[in-house]
Amino acid sequence: MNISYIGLGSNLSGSMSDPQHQLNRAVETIRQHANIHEFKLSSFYSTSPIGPQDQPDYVNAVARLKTTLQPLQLLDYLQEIEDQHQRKRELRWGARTLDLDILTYANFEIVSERLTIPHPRMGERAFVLVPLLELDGHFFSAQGKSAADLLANCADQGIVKL
Ligand code: ROI
Repeated sequence: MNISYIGLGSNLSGSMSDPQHQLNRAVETIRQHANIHEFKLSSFYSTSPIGPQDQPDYVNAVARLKTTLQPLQLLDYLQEIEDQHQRKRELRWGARTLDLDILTYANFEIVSERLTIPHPRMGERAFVLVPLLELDGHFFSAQGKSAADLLANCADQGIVKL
C-alpha cells in the first residue's frame, strides 16, 4: 500500500453545479474505488487564479490516500473522473471544471510523458501547500524542503479557507 497526495481544483461550474459541488462529487467517486483506502480530505480553500487572471477564483483542496493502484493506474482513474466532469482539455492554463493532479506517490520520482511526480510546481503553489500542511504539518518535499518553508517563500496567493 502506498501513500499518495492528490491536488483538487475547480473554477468553472458544469451544467448544474458550482466548484465546491464539483469537488464534493469528485471526492465521492474517488473514495468509491475498491483499491483506495484511508481517504482524508483537507478543507476547501478559495484561491486567486495563478496564470491568466481573467478567470474566476478557484476552489482547491488536497487529499491523502493509501492505494495498491500503481501511479499510472491512479492517473487513469483520476482522468476518467475529470472526463466525467466534462473538463475542457483545450485550455492548458485556463478555467477548468475539475483538475485532479497526483502531487506525490510514496517517494517515487517519475518523469514520463503522461506523469511527472512529485508534481513539478507544487512547491511554489500556496493553493497546494496550504491544504497539504493542513493534512500533514511536517510534510517534506522530495528535495528535503519542508512544506512550511516552501510556503513561507510563496507570494501571497489570496487563499481563504471556506
Ligand atoms: N490557480 C489556482 N488558484 N488554483 C488552481 O487549481 C489552478 N490550476 C491551474 C492554473 C491555471 C495554473 N491556475 C490555478 O491549472
